[in-house]
Amino acid sequence: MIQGICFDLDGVLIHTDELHYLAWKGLADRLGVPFSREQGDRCRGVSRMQSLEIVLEHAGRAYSQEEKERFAQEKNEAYRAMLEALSPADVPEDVPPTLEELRRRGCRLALASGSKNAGLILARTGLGTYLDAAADGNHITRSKPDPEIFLTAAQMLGLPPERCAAVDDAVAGIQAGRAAGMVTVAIGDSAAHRAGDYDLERFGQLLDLFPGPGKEEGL
Ligand code: B16
Repeated sequence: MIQGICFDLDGVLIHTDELHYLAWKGLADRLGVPFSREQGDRCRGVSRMQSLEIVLEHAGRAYSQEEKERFAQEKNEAYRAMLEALSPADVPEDVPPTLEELRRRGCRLALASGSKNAGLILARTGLGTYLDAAADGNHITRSKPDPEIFLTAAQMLGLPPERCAAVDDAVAGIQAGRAAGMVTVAIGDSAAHRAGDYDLERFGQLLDLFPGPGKEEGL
């Protein structure tokens, strides 16, 4: 029986994935490098420096490590400036009631985000109040598709990974959850790729998967 749910952040609990895209696009435009939505989608779930490699794919020239670190910092400053403007109103309306109901049904909830900015996002949006634990990019050394972030989140919940579900919008995130030994639930982009054990159209459908004690387990 599933007792814990580990949620990705960007693209699942809040649509900061669009802000990542806009911040990378701003950098690409300044450098005169073409950057498409398809490339932006491939940045989902992967680390900041791996994302930068995707952004620079069509640069037509090589950059030094020092330049790349400056570019990553520039993007992160632009991204954080956008995050400062976030408020609880930016959280999709079905997310808080779904999280509250899952907890009421006895599930323990954790964040499993590769972002080093997750703490700022949780604080600005109030999402932290719906979670029992938060694992983010500051707690790990290997990014998705490595299972480390999901294993860390399960450990924080005090649950074995096989008692947890991983919810992620990135194919790399679903691969990470599966490698951790969790049941995987895809939503958004990863659901479009039919990547999960369960592929959801809406966040609220999690309530169909986890009906609660005494009822037949959806998973
Ligand atoms: P940062 P998630 C991931 O967050 C993002 O999907 C990915 O696009 C980003 O590169 C990565 O975090 C690192 O984020 O630059 O803010 O530290 O999807 O795992 O919540």
